[in-house]
Order: sequence, then C-alpha cells, then structure tokens
Amino acid sequence: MLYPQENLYRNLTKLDGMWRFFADREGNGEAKGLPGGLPKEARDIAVPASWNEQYSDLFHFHGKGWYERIFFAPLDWDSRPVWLRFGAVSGVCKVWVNETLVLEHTGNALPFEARIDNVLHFGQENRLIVLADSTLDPWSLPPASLEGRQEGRVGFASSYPNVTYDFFPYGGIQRSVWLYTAPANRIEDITVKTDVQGTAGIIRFTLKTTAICKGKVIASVGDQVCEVSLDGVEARGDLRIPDAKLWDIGQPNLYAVNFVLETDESKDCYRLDCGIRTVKVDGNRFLLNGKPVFFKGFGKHEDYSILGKGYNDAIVVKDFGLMRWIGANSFRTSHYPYDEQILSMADRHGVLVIGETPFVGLNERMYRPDILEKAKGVIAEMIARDKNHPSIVMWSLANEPNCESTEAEQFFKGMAETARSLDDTRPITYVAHLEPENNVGYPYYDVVCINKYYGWYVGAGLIDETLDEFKACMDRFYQKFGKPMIVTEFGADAIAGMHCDPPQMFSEEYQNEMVAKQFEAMCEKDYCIGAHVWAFADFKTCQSISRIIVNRKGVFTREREPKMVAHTLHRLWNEKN
Ligand code: ADA
Repeated sequence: MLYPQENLYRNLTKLDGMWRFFADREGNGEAKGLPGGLPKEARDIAVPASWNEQYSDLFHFHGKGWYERIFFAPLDWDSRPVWLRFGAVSGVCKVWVNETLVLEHTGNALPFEARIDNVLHFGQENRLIVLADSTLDPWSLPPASLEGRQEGRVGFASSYPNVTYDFFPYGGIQRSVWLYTAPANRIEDITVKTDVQGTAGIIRFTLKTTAICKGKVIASVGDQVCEVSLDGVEARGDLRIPDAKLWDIGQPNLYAVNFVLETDESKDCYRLDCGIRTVKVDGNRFLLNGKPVFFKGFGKHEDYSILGKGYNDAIVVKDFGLMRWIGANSFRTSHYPYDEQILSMADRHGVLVIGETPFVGLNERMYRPDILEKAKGVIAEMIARDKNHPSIVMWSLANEPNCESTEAEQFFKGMAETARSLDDTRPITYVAHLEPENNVGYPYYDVVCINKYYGWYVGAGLIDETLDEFKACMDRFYQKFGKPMIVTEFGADAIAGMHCDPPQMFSEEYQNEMVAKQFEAMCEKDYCIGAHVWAFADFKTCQSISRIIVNRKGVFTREREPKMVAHTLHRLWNEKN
C-alpha cells in the first residue's frame, strides 16, 4: 500500500488536529444513531493520539471510542476519485461519511483506506464519524486479555488491565488521517527489489494499476530511464544505476525514482525513494552489501506522555538523534509495525530495522487454523506497506510465543511460508524467551532472536554469578539451531536518579553494570550478531506490582533523559564497529 503523496495528478489534505470524542460506555452508540453525529456531551480530542492520557476519566477506558470530524470537500475535487486513509486506528474500526458506512478494519498498527467520492458533498461540509472499538478481546492479535482476571500469571503478577503483553493497551486514532485524490486507474502498488552488479545498482520494479489498461510505464531517476509497455494491470522493468552509491548503515543513499503511468484515458505518477542494498544471512553472518553486520540498538515502543501511542514528528526526531549519539545502528519495531514515517526516517538516516508483527503473547490456545489465517493476513498487510523500505532488513513474525506443540510448529511454519512467499528478499525471525526445546518454530526461520534477563528475572541481584548461565543459554540455542543470533532483549529496570553502592536492582548502577557486562559476554560469541537493549526508553504498561507506573528498563527515561547506562553504551558502541 503506497503512502499518500501529492503530485501532478494527486491532491492531498491531512485531517489531523482537533476532533470531537464520545466514550460510549454503554456500548450501544451505533443503535443510538452516533454514525449520524455525536451527542452534545462530546468533547475535544487530539488526532493523532491515544485518548487514554488526554482525559483522566479515559485512562482506563478500553471500549468503544467515537470520533467526529467535519471537513470541507473542495468543489474542484468533484468528479475525481477521493480516498480516505487511516494510518492506524486501535481495535475494530468502522468509518462513516455522511452516515454511509465506508470502511471497516481490525488491527492496531496498519493502514486502511477506501474511495469515498460517491458519498461526498463537494463544495460543502461533510461529516466523518469513526468508531474505534478498543474492547479488550482475548482472540485479537495480539490477544488483548485472557478471559476473566488471572491472578499471579506465570512470569508476571496479575496486571490491570489484564493483557498478555507488557505495554498499555492504548486506544484511538493514533496515526494520521488523510484525504487524497488520485486517478480512477491509479498506480495501485509498486514493488521494488534491488541488487548490485559490479559497480552498478539494479532497481527492479513491478508496478500494478487499478484497472486493466493499455499504455506505458516510465521509471526514471536522473538520466536513467526505463520505459515499459503496459497491457493488463502489471508492468515490470529494471533501472540500472552506474556507479551506484549503496544504501548502508549511516550512509542513507536514496534514489528518488519517479514512476509515470500513461494510458489512453489518464496519467498518474508516484515518487518512491529507493535504497540500493543487498541483505543475506551467510552462515553465522548477517551481510549487508556483502559486509557482516553487528546489530547495536534497542527494542522500542511508540510511546510518550499524554500522546500514548500517538505519532509525533518531534519525538521521532529526538529518538533518532539519541540513537545516533549513542552509536546505535538498528532497532526492532517491538511489538507491532510502527508508523510509516518512522521507517522513512530510518531510510533517511541509514538505520537498520527489524520489522515486527503485532503477534506478542501468542500462546498454545491461539494455534488454530482460523487464527493462522488471520495472522497471514496481518503479515501480508505489513509486508505490503513496508516492503520498499531499505531500512527494513528482516521480519520478526512474533515476540515471545509459547512455541512447543505440533500445532505451534504448524502455525510458525505457516507464518514463515507466508512471509517468504510475499518477500523473498529478507530473512525472517521470531523472538524467543523460553528454551530451545520450547521453540519448535526455528527450523523454518533464518536468525534466532532471544530475550534473556539473567540478573533480573533469573538470578535476581546476581550479575556476575549469572553471566556464565547467560553464555550457556546462548550456546544452547546455537548448538540446537546453528543459526546466527541476536539478543533482542536484555536489561534491567532502573529508576532514574536511584543510586546504590554496591549496585542493587532498580538503581542506575545495577542497570549500567548488567548491560555492560552482558554486552561484553555477547561479543565473545562469534555467532552473536547483535545486542538490542530492552528498552530504548521507559514506557507505559499496565498496573502491576512489577511496574512502577512505567516499565523502567529504558536506557532513557520516558522523557528521553539519559540514565547512567546511556553514557556507557555511548562509549561501548562508538568503540565497537
Ligand atoms: C519481555 C517483553 C518486553 C518486556 C520485557 C520486560 O521480554 O518482550 O515487551 O515486557 O520482557 O521488560 O520484562
């Protein structure tokens, strides 16, 4: 799915800003006519943002949130196809324009759109109503809650709300909303794969149109032009870039390829920023442009005070600046696909990304054929959206699943097959937290990723005494699977400003010592190709006795202030290439 763009043949307007909001606590808003307009008690709400931290009475509202936005449809857009697009809305979403249902979508982190020109009043105001149903559902992906209260769940004390993952279930229109025009027969999709031949870069493209048509497609960048005839819905071609500057870590060489579609009836165009690079797993090495990579970075979250999961440019600018300062070269989109603009930022900064699905907390009860089909659909949506980003170098299909049964093996085999069928250019992984024998999925994946908390959840208070256990655990995974390994999570909670001598849990000294020593331990293993500290910044979680308002494992605070460990990593990561 292409990101909205303004150009010769496309107009664009963003509907972000102040909307109206109504918390439907009785859950009967649709029957009460809310698709025709919100009640008088509706109140201001900012979009994009989660609703939970905008009003204190909405903090623990995990239900049906209704939004309203009045917008003007330009008269000169009349007779042109008009699209309405949401970057992401939490839960089960339904969208009405002038009381006509135009869109439905389920999922928290991927875009969806529909043509709405048939229900628009051009040259007038129009009413947009959005229902974001964020009711906690034990069968959603991720499974938002287990039936009833679960006191003392394995691994975590009970939490409120009771979810199967360690971040707050925010609700709302959390990414931008766009109105845009495009030709009826538009450039529907572009897939770009890149290669290197000698000193030349190859940009191999497949362009799809909305309708069957005759015409031509012209792809160009600089004085390189590739023109292919079109008879159907698909055109393929290669652009050859002599003396190409490859996209690489810290070298974000991008080529703005302009695609023009010309048919007898209409024209369209789209500009796509392409990074020429190759990615390959070769034995124990992860090769980018033929050179081995060691991933230094973080697991992150889309999370900030008041915004909740709402997208904000300033936070993205701040985070990338801090990642550059500390010497990070990568991050994982834990535990869901992030906003497209974050991936574009990674493209522009030469930062590697492990793109992760929203499948966190999968457990044996989920390994059913119907849930697998749902998961395949989400993988397809994620790859369709993100496949052209050079920064994405690997797909992670799950975080910390229980993966022991034959049903689990079939589920993870099915997901792997889906990902490979949709993208044969990137390695795949999933992130494990249990032991090798509890991970029957790995034979179908390319890289082993493990989350291990020795000195925290295992051997609390014992950093030195658990180092050998940590090394032995890494060895067990390598001995069983023989695949390169990234430690995708390790770390400790540290309350900023809390100091102890000798270092004790929850102090900055303890986090600092643990991260430094475990990083050094990873560097001893030639099959270890990466260290991602959990987490980049403190982030909001559910309430539980193990979380002090937020998860405190951040290297930075939630407001992005550095803890002691940030300075240590700055030293270690700027020394290690
Ligand atoms: C798990 C999980 C993270 C976070 C972490 C922690 O590894 O993947 O989301 O919950 O533990 O802080 O305990």
